[in-house]
Amino acid sequence: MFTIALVGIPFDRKSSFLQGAALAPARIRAALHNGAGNSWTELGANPLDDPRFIDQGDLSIADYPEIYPQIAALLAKGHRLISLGGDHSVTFPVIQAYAKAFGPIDILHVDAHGDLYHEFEGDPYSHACPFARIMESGFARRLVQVGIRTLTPHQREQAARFGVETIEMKDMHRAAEVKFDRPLYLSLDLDGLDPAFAPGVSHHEPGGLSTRQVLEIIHRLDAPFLGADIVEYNPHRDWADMTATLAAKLVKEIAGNMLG
Ligand SMILES: [Mn+2]
Repeated sequence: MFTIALVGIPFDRKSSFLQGAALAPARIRAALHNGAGNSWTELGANPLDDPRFIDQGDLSIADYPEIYPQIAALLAKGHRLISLGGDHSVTFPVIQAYAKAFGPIDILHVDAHGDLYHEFEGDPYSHACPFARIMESGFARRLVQVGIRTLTPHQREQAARFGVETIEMKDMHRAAEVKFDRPLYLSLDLDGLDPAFAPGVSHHEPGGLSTRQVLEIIHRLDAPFLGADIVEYNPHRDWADMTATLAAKLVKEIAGNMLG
């Protein structure tokens, strides 16, 4: 039996535009426990009252290289993780630890952005680069990106070079064709949703996914999650905790999937 551990990674110093995502874990936890809704998922699970679902609190990190060993230690204890970013740079060390524990994994990546830059503003570990590093390192068997709507010629080249399966937002009707044949990892950047649904992100990119579309993706998957992250929530940009509430709901639905 494994436990599903919620863990915060309060790190936003590899954000290129605005900081604030380091404040996200505490705000998402507060929304998860604020009493506004009940604790059941739409599919009838109750992760918040399940002894297999635990909260590990936040990592204590002074700098980026400290993320990987702490995540690896949690996986070595047998936990499967739902990580709360932080900016999207945290996904590279998390996936590095997953690949060490499980071998190359299948990844579903929901985002407005491909995050495939070879480097961004001189930093190869910028929040614009994690999936370039993951693919170069051989940590993913498959990378399927959904909701993408900002690809540059460079990023299209990178996607082709790495064999990324990209479902751009303009082609979302193809999302129903995506199948996974074994447990997968979900990396969910909240800016994959339209700013109307998720205003509390650093990079508003109109024309995105609805909350219901993201829930349908999660509910209709034919394989369970091995782990997940929810990144790029920026409380400075939120209104009335709407995006924190969205992230909290996604934590529940993802945990429900993982509990089976
Ligand atoms: Mn993004």
